[in-house]
Amino acid sequence: MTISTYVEIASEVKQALLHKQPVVALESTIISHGMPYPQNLETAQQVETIVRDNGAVPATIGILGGVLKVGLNGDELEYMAQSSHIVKASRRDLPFLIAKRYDGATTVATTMLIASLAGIEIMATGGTGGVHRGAQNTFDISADLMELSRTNVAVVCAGVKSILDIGLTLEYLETHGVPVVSFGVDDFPAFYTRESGFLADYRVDTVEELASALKAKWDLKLHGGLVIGNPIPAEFAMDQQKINQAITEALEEMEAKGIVGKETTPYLLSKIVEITEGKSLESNIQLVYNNAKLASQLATAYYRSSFSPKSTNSP
Ligand code: PSU
Ligand code: MN
Repeated sequence: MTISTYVEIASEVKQALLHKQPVVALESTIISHGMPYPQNLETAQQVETIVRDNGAVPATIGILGGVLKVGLNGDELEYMAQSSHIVKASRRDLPFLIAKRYDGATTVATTMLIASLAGIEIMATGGTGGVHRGAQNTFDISADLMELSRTNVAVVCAGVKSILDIGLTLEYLETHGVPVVSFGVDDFPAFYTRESGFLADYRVDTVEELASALKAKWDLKLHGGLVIGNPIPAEFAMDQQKINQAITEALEEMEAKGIVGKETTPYLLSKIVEITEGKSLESNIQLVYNNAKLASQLATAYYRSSFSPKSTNSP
């Protein structure tokens, strides 16, 4: 078996990897299940532009006809944004999407997985999944967290939404040895807001420091990813009380409707957009842009430090 039996890497991405140039992986569930059309398509396109403007090559990951694609072209992005036949694909879905030749959008978990098969170490997203509120009873814990414990990809996100239990999410990551750091702030950010009331393990203020932590982690074979919390820019942050009210309302409605499992995150996101009259969508888009920028700067610093003539990549 070679990876190319299952994974198809776009030629621009392949060239960049071959020449040790920085590449940033991007997820596709945010496109197909996380935002409405056409804002989802505009965001996906703009994110790629931002990655390029910051010196890296974008690789949006998705599954088309059972092929694990690393780098979607314009038509494929458009298809991801419009089609209603795209499965939200987490780790357990992959074998059957391949066998049945289905289309799938990758979550943080599967984006990490496929990125690492392709040799990409850094990805950007909006927010990762986490431990859901009430998980003591429902056991609803995102597969993103388990993936972070075993796959070597750093995930730049705007923290964890308070539709989740932020405290339990951080506990879970600690148990599994996943570092959680924040960029330029002390708090681990809460997606729509810069503060969550929970401190990150470390505050990091430069991408060089982040890059050297990544390198040390993987040089020492401390397998697994890292969570890099990048707070939403202040001008796009939401009022804490208003967003929490919207989240509470959305959670109540979800419970009344009996929505469970992997439908919960997409349902809550769209309900919150409705309640906030689109304001949460604007914040969501802006924080994704901000993450794409930081991930690209980090990738640039990481590749510079890992592949400069003075350093060796193996112990
Ligand atoms: N958070 C968002 N937007 C999203 C998601 C999370 O603000 O689109 C998506 C991501 O793809 C994430 C996934 O990996 O939801 C987590 O889903 P679940 O909780 O079902 O594991
Ligand atoms: Mn779940």
